[in-house]
Parts: sequence; C-alpha cells; structure tokens
Amino acid sequence: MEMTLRWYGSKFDTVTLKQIRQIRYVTGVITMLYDKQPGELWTRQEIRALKKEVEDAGLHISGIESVNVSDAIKTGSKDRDKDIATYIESLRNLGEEGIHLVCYNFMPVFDWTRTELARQREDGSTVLAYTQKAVDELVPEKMFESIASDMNGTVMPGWEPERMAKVKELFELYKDIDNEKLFENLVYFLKAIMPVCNEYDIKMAIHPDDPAWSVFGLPRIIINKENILRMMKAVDDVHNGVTFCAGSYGTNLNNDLPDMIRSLKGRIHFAHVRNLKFHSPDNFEEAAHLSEDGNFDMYEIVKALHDIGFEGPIRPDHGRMIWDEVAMPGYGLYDRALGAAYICGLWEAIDKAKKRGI
Ligand SMILES: [Mn+2]
Repeated sequence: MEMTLRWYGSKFDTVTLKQIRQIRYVTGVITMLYDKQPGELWTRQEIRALKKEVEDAGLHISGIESVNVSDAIKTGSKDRDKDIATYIESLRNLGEEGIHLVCYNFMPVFDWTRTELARQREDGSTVLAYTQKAVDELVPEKMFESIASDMNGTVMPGWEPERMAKVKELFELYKDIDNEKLFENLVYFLKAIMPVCNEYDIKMAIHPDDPAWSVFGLPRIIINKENILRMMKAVDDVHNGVTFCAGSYGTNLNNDLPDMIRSLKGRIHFAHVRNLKFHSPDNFEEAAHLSEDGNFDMYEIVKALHDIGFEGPIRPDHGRMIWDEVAMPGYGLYDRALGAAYICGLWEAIDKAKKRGI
C-alpha cells in the first residue's frame, strides 16, 4: 500500500503540500480539480499544472478523488451521452498525464450526508455526526442550509452552493429513478468508459454511498457486499473497481468489513480508513482512527487489506478537529496525520509478523 492524504488544491485547502510532505508517512496525494462541475472537461493543461505543483513539493499524485459524474449520467436523461463523451475525454487527458486511479460515486443529489459537522466529544474535539432522527425532521432544501452554516468558511465536496441552489430540480430529476434504474445507468456508464480505461490502464474506483441506506427516499445502490459484487460482475473488468471506504460501508453495522474486503480481492484500488462510534444503529459519530475509540476493529480491517495483497493508495479518512485547528470539517491536518501514522504502524506490524511466520 501507499499512504496518501486527500488534498483539495492550494486555492481551497487549509492544509499545504509542505505540511503533507512533512507527515513523513505520506508519499502521495489524492487530489482533484475542485472547481470543476460534473460534466465539465478536465483539460490536459490543467492536469499538468496540478501535477507539477504536487511534484514541486516533493510528492506525487496517487489518484484523483473525484472526477464527478453528472446527474444526466446518473439519471440517464438526454445529456447523458454528451456528458459521457466529456468524461471519456477527461479520462484520456488524465491517462496521458500518467494518472491511473479515479475515484467517483454514483449517489443521487447529495454526496455524503451528515447532520452535524462539529459534534463535541468528551475531550473537546469535534467530529462529523449523523442521526436519522435529524434527517427525518428536515426537508431536503434545509439540509443544505444546515450544512452550509457549519463549513468553517470552506466548501465541502458535493455541497457546492451552485449545485445546492437547485436541490428541488435535482429531486425532480430523480423522481422516476429507483434502485434498478440507477444500477442500469451505472452499468451503461461503465461499459462506455471501459475502453479508455483499458487503453490507459485507469482503475475506476466507486465510492460507496454514505450513509449506506436511502436518504430522503432517494435510491442508493453501493451499500453492501451483495450489491457491490453484482456491480463487479456486471462489468467484469479489473478497471471496474472499488474504493473501499470503511466509514461509509461501516455506517450499516450489518456490513462485515473484513469479509467484504476479502470478497473484493483484486478489485479494491483505493482504501479509505476511518472509525465510527455508534450510540445506536442510526446515531453515530466519526471517531479517532484508534480501534478502541470506535466500533470497528482497525487491526482486522488493515489485516484484511494486507491479506488480499492490496497495493493501492490508502488514506486516513475524515479526522476529528483537534488542537483548535480551523479547517474543512473532517479534513484538518492534525488528526489525519495521526491516522496515517496509526495505519502505517498497524501495516508494519502485520507485515513483519507474517514475514516472521508469527
Ligand atoms: Mn470515504
């Protein structure tokens, strides 16, 4: 594996490449052109400039998170083929610049959903949290207002104001889309992009839906082992792969994370590792990466990745806000750096124990 950190670009991120370089455990960044709208072309020039900036700081781009998929592609509406053609062009440009990993998601309307961006924990740190009750009491339009007022002056991925201004129209677009239809549209998209992925060896890595169940009555498909294996089979190409996000699949306590990892051997191209603390099955908060701070056994998760011979980038996922840092919620420097060190420690111990036959 390679330890990485997500970085939103110097225009948007409070964390600098210099700081990332000094974490030491981290050698690559997962980045993106953050101001691109879904459906917009990523030009070669823009990709090259981003690559140069990262390389000048002594790091390299390990992958893109995300090249976002437009609602026309997700709903199969009239601009779908035009948007897919643009997506293919963007992939070609990434391939030409030597980038071989692209994360994306297929979630309708809202990317990830949380109901609090700064829930205070016992030690004074703050974390992202979710309660189903809070969602049930909100109308979707209000969801954006409540998230927007909590972003510490940053813009959260998937919650761009331009997009959220159209929430009502977006819901209208999805009114006839059920889980089956959404799955069909995903397969249609994947089949269309596989040739360019094969040509440039670009591994597509779908991010699961977060939380792993329907929110506001919208369809959700990338939520469990059965569905993800169905998707792998529907387009049986190594370039059709997975971002294994422990924190997203883990929102559903019925998902056995180490077992899911093992069942996806060869198809996990990217891993997000984080821990959640549950107060009840639909009330949880993001915890420190340490196993005993949450509900997941991080040793077992990292061991499962090691067991399947995972060689891709891994990144600590959302961190807590600690030491009075002001940053994009979940994406501060300090706690993610601690997470990176912890995961590297687990990896080294597992690796050495195996080599010594322990
Ligand atoms: Mn994730």
